[in-house]
Amino acid sequence: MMTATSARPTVQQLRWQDYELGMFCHFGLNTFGDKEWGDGTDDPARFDPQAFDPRQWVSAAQAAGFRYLILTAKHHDGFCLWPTETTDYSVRSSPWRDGKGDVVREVADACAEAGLPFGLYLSPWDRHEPCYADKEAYDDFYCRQLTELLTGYGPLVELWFDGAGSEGREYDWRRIMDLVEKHQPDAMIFNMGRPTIRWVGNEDGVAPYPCWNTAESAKASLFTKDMLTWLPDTSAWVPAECDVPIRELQWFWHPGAEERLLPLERLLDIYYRSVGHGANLLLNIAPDDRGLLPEADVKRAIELGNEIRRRFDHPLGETEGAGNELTMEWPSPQTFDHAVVQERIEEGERVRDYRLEARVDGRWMTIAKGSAIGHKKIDRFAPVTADGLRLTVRQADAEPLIRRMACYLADDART
Ligand code: FUL
Repeated sequence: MMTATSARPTVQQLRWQDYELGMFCHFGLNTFGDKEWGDGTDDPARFDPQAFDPRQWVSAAQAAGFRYLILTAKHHDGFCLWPTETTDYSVRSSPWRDGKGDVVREVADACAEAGLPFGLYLSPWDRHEPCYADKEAYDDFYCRQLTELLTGYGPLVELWFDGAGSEGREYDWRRIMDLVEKHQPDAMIFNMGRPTIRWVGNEDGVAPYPCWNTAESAKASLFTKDMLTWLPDTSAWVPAECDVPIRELQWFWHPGAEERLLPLERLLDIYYRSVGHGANLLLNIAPDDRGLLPEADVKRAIELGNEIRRRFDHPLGETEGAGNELTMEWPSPQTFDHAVVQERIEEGERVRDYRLEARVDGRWMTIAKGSAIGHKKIDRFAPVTADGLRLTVRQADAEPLIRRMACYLADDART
């Protein structure tokens, strides 16, 4: 196994880490039953999203700045959003499009049309399927479902394997991984088997700091303290993804629950503590029973995107370079309150300890300190008026390679 020091991302991981923001869409029978976890007995006849329009989802996602979209093809209740051959517990048994519809197809097509990378969630835990009780039979069943998805709807950017409900259950991860690698070799694999990305360990959308790109294990679910055992040939480079619903604790849409929408300030805090700590943020916006993303949720997501752009689209200066010291200077003092630093992670994550200083009236003052930089570190500090900004790396595994150092005046007071 690669050590933390020698670990490098694949080109697919690099691309994925640059996406930074993804949109999760939980949609299914639960949407029609005011439920988070259907028990697998809900009647498929309830699934009837009359105004279903995945182009609306995609255009909202892009307007808000999300760079990939992940759909729950099957949640724990076992209801399949595509016309699978494996069970009749699917859209085939619903009145929607007279049982001839395929949600996964239409969302995949809408994403492809707009150039938005598309991924799928397929719950291992299945509360409907009778063969779930028989480990081997269910492994076969699950592999057949996964094969349909991997071969029918690609290219897929990510496969989301959820540990919830599967605490203590062993699936044939080797076989499952082989399928993904065979049919969708470029897809990220979330948290299970031989993952290429890991769960951050909570559903608050926040990463701890430091959140290194290397790890040897991750938590399996919210409902156990157990750490996962990954296959022995798992790469050491497994960046974290932070998932959180835009409505407090609700992954699926529920009627009359708009008051649960997270305020913009909370979403920004989540952004700083996920993307700002070098992880990806996967924000869930659930389509409603019309098959549309609710207007209020879309509005909030776009507010978030706009605020991110307002804060980070106009650097006062930016530079790059190699070595333990990187300095940026201005002929006249600038006022700034944010700095963004990124490593050239294709060469690994090298920085272990750094300091940012600003030159105020000829004297260098420390404005931020940290350990990990990795893909991205955002530092916020009280506004400082300085004619220089300096990054000093105090400890590194090898020569620091800085892809970008930029600073901004992003404080609300500016507008
Ligand atoms: C959890 C599930 O139990 C939730 O329903 C949701 O799908 C979330 C993303 O993962 O583990």
